Amino acid sequence: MLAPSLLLLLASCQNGEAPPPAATSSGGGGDLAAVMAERGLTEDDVLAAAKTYAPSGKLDDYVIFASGGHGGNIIVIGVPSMRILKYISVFGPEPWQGYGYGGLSDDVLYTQGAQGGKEISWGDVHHPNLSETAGDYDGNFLFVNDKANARVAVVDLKDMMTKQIVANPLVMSDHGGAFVTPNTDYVVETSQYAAPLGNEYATIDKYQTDYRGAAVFWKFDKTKGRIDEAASWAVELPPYAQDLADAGKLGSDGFVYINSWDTEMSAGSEGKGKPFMESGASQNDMDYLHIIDWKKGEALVAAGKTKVIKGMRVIPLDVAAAEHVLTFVGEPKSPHGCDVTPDGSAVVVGGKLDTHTTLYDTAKMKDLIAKGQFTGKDPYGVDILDFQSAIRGQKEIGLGPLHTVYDDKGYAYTSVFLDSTVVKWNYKNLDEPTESLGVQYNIGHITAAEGDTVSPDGHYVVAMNKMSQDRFTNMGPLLPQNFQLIDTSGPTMKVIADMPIGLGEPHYAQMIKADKLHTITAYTPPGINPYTDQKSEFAVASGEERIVRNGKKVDVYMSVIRSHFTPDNIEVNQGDEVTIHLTSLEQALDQTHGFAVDMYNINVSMEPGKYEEITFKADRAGVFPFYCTEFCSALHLEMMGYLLVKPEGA
Ligand code: CUK
Ligand code: CUA
Repeated sequence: MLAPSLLLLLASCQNGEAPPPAATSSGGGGDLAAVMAERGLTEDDVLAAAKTYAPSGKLDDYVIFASGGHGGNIIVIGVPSMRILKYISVFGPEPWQGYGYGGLSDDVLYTQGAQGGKEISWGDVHHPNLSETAGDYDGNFLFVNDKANARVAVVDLKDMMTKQIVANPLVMSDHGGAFVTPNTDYVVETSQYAAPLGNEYATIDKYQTDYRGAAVFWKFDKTKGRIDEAASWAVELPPYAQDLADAGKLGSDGFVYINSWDTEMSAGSEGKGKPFMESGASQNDMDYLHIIDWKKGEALVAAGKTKVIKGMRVIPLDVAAAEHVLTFVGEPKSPHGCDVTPDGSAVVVGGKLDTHTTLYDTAKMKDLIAKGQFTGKDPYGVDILDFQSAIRGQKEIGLGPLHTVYDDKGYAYTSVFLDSTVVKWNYKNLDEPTESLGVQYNIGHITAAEGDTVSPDGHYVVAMNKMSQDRFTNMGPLLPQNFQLIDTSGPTMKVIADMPIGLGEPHYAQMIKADKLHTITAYTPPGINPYTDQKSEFAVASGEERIVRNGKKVDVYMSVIRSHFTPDNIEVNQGDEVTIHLTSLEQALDQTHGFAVDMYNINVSMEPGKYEEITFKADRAGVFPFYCTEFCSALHLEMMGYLLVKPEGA
């Protein structure tokens, strides 16, 4: 039975009036107790509902930017309601946003995003990271990596559009990325599977001599909001399968930490009696946490101590080792996760085949490197720190600790894959007992409110579970993942909402306070090219619309406003090259139009004030309606026109 106080609270919340004395009718389908009985809800269920339910029009306190995995997108989710607010297309075409269907976004997706000249239309997004100022999310940009094709994308949060993709010229896959340094001077992308740098060829028996990893420091130009490829550089790494990475902060600012899991340099079997990667890479008791002194690296680059590979300046491995831009310290079995604490004093590393997390002390490591106290070298001449001297301690967590996030009270929350738990522990007092909460099931990453900043907010943690088995109505053999919202504000952790993720396999996510976002509602003045943030020279005002023919080149200057395109008839000859310059003259909130040309695979979204540009060859003759794809007004269906392509020789 529900506590009377809770009933009263719920009743008063629902109608905004003073609670009635006894009976608690909430109107509609009966009273609360009856609904609870009918649906089999417990008091805990109702309390969880009250903590997460968003009445129509009520906004969320936090926003999550979750990776979409090999869906290639970003999923934006409100907290605590766990409502999907938006998808942001990044590495794959998506028609609703008009992304990759003939407009300006084609340049980002297919030209900038090409790898070695090959057009790619998907990506594997793992780690979204928000831009930071002084170690705090500033709400300006979001960076994501593409594990499959070694790319990094820049999303502008003012309009939540992907504005740039940079293709890594050195490595063939990435993983540790796209992490930022505390002032977003650099977006860091580190390799995963080793290969010869710069897309060279070498047989697999040359794995140790010719295969390499790399940590790329993409220079971010905060004024332009773009990565400056020419000002970026890299550090060459041994072929150790680098994994996750994180940037130091406060006292450890200037360092980047990367874990690795194949110091055995097991390069697979190929039927030659060698073990498969999964066991070959698990022989050693210790792999190496990579400690990169990027400020020293930056100075070496400025001093020209680099080689150039495919146009990128690279600090060679021997130089990085000799100058201690790169130093190692051992890390226990099959490491995963690499998460710097909010105070910057430690790095927490999990282990897929371990039961502990290891807490590395960033000040001790810095000190040992400065004093030159090493216990040995790896085969590439990289100095190794003594494990026991470098750590603050280890914490027994459970089977397969992966990732760790933090709250405002000195607690760490570690995802434990094999146990399917979230374990809360005090990283400042390792003697304090842990608290464990079961999640459904097999949690991968975990995220916390403002969790990667120097000042986390606490209250919310989200478990990003790989499996959902019995949680949702069966959707066939491909199941959604399951996000579970956990309330950490009380004496014990509680799961208060489940959310199926039906598009993509999220890895990491970050959660920002909603009021830190500075989103726009329209491009002002009309005619702004979202990729330059400037008014396009080809934008038109009302009355300036026209069609200009120049031999086989046709330029259409078109305006878009409720409920017509001007001009609405475009006559061209088969074989003409046509460019349609579209200007939305709208400024009103939510007055989005679309522009789609039937049979031509052309489809763009025209948000208020936006400029778009579509160039295509009119190679198919015929009569092709074009129309507005958004139901924008009562006369939306009438918002159409014709592209008439006169057949050759007609
Ligand atoms: S990885 Cu996916 S669960 Cu790519 Cu960050 Cu650990
Ligand atoms: Cu414009 Cu429909």
